[in-house]
Parts: sequence; structure tokens; C-alpha cells
Amino acid sequence: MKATGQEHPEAVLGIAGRFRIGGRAIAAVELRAGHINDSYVVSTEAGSRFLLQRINGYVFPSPARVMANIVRITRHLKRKLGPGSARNRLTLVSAVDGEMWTETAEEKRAADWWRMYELIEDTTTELRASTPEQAFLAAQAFGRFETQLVDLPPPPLYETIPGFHDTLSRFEALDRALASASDSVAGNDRRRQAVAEIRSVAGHRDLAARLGAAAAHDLPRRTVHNDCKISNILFDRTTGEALCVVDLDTTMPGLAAHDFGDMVRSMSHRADEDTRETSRARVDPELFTALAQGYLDGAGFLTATERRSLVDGALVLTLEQAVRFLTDHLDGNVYFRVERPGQNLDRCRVQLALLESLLARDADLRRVVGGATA
Ligand code: GN1
Ligand code: MG
Repeated sequence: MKATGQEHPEAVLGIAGRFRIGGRAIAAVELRAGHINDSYVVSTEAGSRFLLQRINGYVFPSPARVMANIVRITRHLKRKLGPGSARNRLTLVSAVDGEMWTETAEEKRAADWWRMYELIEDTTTELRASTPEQAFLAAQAFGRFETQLVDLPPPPLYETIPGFHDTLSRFEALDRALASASDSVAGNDRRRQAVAEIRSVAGHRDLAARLGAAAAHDLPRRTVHNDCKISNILFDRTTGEALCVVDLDTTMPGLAAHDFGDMVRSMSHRADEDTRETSRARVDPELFTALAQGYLDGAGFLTATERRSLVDGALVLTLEQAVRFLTDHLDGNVYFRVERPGQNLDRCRVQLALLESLLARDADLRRVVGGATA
């Protein structure tokens, strides 16, 4: 069963009180951001604010591993960035029992895991890049984040979602969703709504192998963020500076091309992920160029082979996300939170429109990445 849902405000305040927040929690306001976890901004009577999050246990089979990774990442960044860096990295707040999370068990539901961060004040988030400068700054920030993690002491981080960017197995999950959709009236309806999209992703299936095991032979496994969308960057409200990379749940071993691919998927065009105007999901050469320049500037460690893989990353990640939204539509929206029926199918349509436009400009994009100077 999906482990998300609205929590009673009193209950949220009670959970907040289990953390070391230096005073009584007096307000908790739900933040409708992201498709996965539940987030609340908690204020204390002393005037401090925190971000309280419930980790989605359906999506993350081992919240303990998610938290173990985040503890290591945040400590490493604190050491590395040094004094005065509190606005450039996330800071976990420990629970009163000394752990970095707390569990609540409800009837009929597996234990829920909650964690808390200090809130970084006076920041804004964006749903799409409005200018090439902003795209540059966001891509540079994700590139720097990877650079900061190059010397994370071993062992590698846990894979919090095994096979996260195994695009071939994402297609297999789609096959299973298609088969089980045929078992119910509602499933058949959802399948009928998606006939064109099912055909379209099938037509691109060969792309899924581009970054697969054989192709990845020369591509080093790095510690990457794995969710490089613009909404995972905090910008300074006054200066517009890209201050801090957030959402560390899927930071784990992966390919640089995955991260760059996600940036292109989410920032190289003028469409929100949730728009119904698919015509806006067209790659904008200026935004793409800014992303390539920003990322190469931030991620100075990339090898020539990795650099050549970046456009493939954009194609594969956009296709993969289309497949994931489509699969969830067919499954009845059990993974990505939706506000209205058909939303995951609409999200899939945006990804497919973008994919077509990336493919149409494939040669230009490779020239841009090849010519961009770090
Ligand atoms: C999910 O956590 P959130 O909502 O930022 C998803 C990403 C997708 C993204 C699409 C753990 O991210 O993989 O790319 O939605 N995270 C997980 O917006 O599946
Ligand atoms: Mg995420």
C-alpha cells in the first residue's frame, strides 16, 4: 500500500516535537512539492523553521539506507565546504533519541520514517528555467555537487532504488503494467486512453540500450544526484544565485549522463512537467547550450568518453521518464502523486514531445556539447 497521504496537523506537530528543534512546534504547513515524499514546513515558537518529511515507503524499500546515505553526504559536504556554508548544503536535525530520523507506526501500515532538515530561508524554487543564465547556474550547481562527492570516502553509497536508471527494466515494468491493465475494466480504460503513447514509446525502445551495460563499459560509476530537475535547486531570493542542491534520496552510484540527461529533460525547454501544452516541450538551443556550459564548468572531472555520452543521457532519460509516467498511469497512479485523473498520461506526453524534439536536433546538440568549453 502506498505510504503517503495527508496527515492530521496535530499529528505532524507531534512528530516534529520528536526532533531537536529548540522549542515547541506551533505550525506545520504542507508543502506540495515533489511527487514522492510528504513535506511540511514546521515553525517553532522561537521563530525557527524546519522541513519535516515523511519518506515514501512504497518508493524507498529501505528508508534506513536512504538515511544512512544522506547522513554521509551531508557530513561530507559540511566538512568539505567548511564554515559559512550553511546555506549551501542541507543540514539534518537529529531526533531527541539521537537518531537522524523517527518512525511512526500506524495500524495497517508499515512503519513510516520521518526526517527533518533545517529550512534554508529566503530562497525560491522554480518549475522551469526562465532564462539561460538560470539554466547555467542550476547545471553548474549540480555539476559542483558531483565534484564535491568525487572524494566521498568509500564504500559507495547504497542504491536506494535498485535499477533506478536501468531503462530496459523500466520497459519490462511497462510490459507488466500493460498485461495487468487488461485484467480490469478501469485498466482497460486507461490502456485505451494511452494507445498513441504506448505505440510511441515502443517505437523508441532501441534507445533504452544506449547507456546499458555494454555501452557503459567505459563510463565510470560516479556518485550522482539522480533527480537533477530545477525544482531541486534552491535559489537565493535576492541574488538569484543557485545556493543549494536538495532532495538527496536518490544520490547514489550512477552515470554523469544520467544527471545531465535529467537536466535536459527538465530544463532545456519552456514546459512545466505538468503542463498540458505539449507544444512548449521543445528543446530551446539557448537553454541547452547554457546547460552544457554550466554542467561542464561544474563537473570538471568528466572524461572525454563521459562527455560524449551526455546527449545519449538526454535521450535515454527523457524516454525513461515517459515510460515511468506511462507505467504509473496504467498501474492506476500508485507511484507518482497526482492531483487529477490522467495526469501521469499528460506528463508522459510532455516527455514524448520533448524526446521528438531532441531527436530532431540530435546532431546540433552533439556539436554544442563537443564545442562547449568548461
Ligand atoms: C520524482 O522526488 P521527486 O518528486 O522530486 C522521481 C524522479 C523523477 C521525478 C520526475 C524517487 O522525483 O525519479 O525523475 O519525480 N523520484 C523517484 O519529476 O522516483
Ligand atoms: Mg526526488
